[in-house]
Amino acid sequence: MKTRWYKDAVFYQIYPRSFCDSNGDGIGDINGIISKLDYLKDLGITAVWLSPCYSSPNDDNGYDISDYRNIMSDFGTLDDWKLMLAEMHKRDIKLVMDLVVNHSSNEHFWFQESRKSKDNPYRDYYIWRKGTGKNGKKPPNNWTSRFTGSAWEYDSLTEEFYLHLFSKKQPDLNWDNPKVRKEIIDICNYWFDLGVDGFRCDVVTYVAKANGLPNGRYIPFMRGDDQFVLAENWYKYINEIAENSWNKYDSYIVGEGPGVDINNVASVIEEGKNVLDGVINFQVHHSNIVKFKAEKYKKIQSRWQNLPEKCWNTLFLENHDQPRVLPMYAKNLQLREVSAKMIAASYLLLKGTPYIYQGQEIGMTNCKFKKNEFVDIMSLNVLNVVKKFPPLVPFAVKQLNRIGRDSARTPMQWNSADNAGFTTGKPWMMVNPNYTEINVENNLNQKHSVLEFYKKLIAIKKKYNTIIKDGVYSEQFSSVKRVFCYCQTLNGKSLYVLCNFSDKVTTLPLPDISFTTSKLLITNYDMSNQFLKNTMKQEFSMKTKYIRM
Ligand code: TEU
Ligand code: CA
Repeated sequence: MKTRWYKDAVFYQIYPRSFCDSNGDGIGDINGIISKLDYLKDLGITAVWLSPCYSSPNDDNGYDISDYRNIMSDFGTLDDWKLMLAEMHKRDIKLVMDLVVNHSSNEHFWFQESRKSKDNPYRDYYIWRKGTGKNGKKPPNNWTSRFTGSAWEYDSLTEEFYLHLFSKKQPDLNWDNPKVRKEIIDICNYWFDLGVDGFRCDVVTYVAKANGLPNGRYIPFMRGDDQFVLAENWYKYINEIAENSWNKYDSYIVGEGPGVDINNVASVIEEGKNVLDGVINFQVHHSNIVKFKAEKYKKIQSRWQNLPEKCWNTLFLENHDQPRVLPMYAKNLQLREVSAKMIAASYLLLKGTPYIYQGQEIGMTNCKFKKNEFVDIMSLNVLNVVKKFPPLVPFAVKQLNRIGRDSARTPMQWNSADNAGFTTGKPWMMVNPNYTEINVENNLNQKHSVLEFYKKLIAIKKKYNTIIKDGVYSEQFSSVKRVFCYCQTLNGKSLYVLCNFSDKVTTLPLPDISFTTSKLLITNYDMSNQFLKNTMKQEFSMKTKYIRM
């Protein structure tokens, strides 16, 4: 039975490799996480989404799993993991694990067997096809890997291609095979029996492929994208997993959902349909990545506030695959803090389950990588392609700095000691040099820090969650381009959030906010500032100066 606890949860995403290293080998680990649980509790979060921590050869930092029932040795042991879970539960923090079953590692036993021969019992655990063209050396269809190049890899051992929508060390599992689905059910139940509270399902919308694996339509840079997103059998397969595992526990199942939009979201998450409980959609993110526009941002946020009935939203701005959002607005470091706070308020009190990505709560920013400093597989693949055209390399480096996945993965900045206090050894990837200024310790020592703002905001979210969850959402001043003002109303009580994304003071009439009957719950400016205090009281209108740089 599902209690749907996630509707009151505030999530924190941990990318374990970069969170906290306990033994000085330069790699974050489970004991490191345990040492920071009091910090998380104090922040107010109630659940953790932990990026993969299973055995893996690390081609894609754990998103390539070689043993679904064990812990990566870099991170510790299964016993360490059990202790971590117990310590989380002791603090009323739920644990949602990453479930990466669109593909496994090519070093998984299943794949090792599968490639051996066409009649191996594990052959059909993966998607093997004959090549095309005169000598059968051309890929079976036009699908491309998300990490550049064809999605097919030729294996000379059996002279067939296997499908990999990500790296060639991440062969796609064949969900058409009932044995594969049974394995997945068993894996989920294994972790549920150990006490986990749910799963974040990696690229879950890709798991079923269109019958016959037809060529995809040509979409620039994304050839063949449409033939494996929510393909026909998806619903049947997901129902089967939900019925035999997910729904038997008080779980929260949230899918990473490329390809989900407001028109098809109900089919993916509607309560009672044996599907997912939530989906991480990328529409807000995609609207920001090229150029941030408040206008677009608020439109999308508002659209997702009015989901079809029995659908529950998820809210996020940052994760381990996207650059940090803050630098998209805050070019000027002086205004970094007020901006980080405003961005937090712009999404945390919306309807849905909010996620905070490690470091977001202290306003971490992106860092500038030189050509040889990138470590992510996607960045490396891109650089590998362009190195054949040397004049393009600087352009690629610039683009990877702008949209690549390395930026958000730099180690967590705990203090101003060497390597930001993340490790006493040599960090597995570069630490952002701004750690001497931006770090947890500095934040804890300042009354008006970004971290303190997050704490207050989370407390507000918890206290008023009934209004947020059950209230009527409305957007105010939608025609004022630079201002995002949203309001949740329930039983005559309203909660307003007013964010001014411009660098100008904006005066707005707020007729139903009276300072005698209303209370200012939080602001990103220091309200001991007499100027602000007076302005707000005098004019009975809210002059805000939340700044966009
Ligand atoms: O991500 C899926 C995915 O499509 C993104 O990685 C995409 O490539 C990126 O957002 C482009 O900006 C998931 C995981 O979150 C990611 O870390 C894994 O690499 C990927 O699946 C494969 O497991
Ligand atoms: Ca370590």
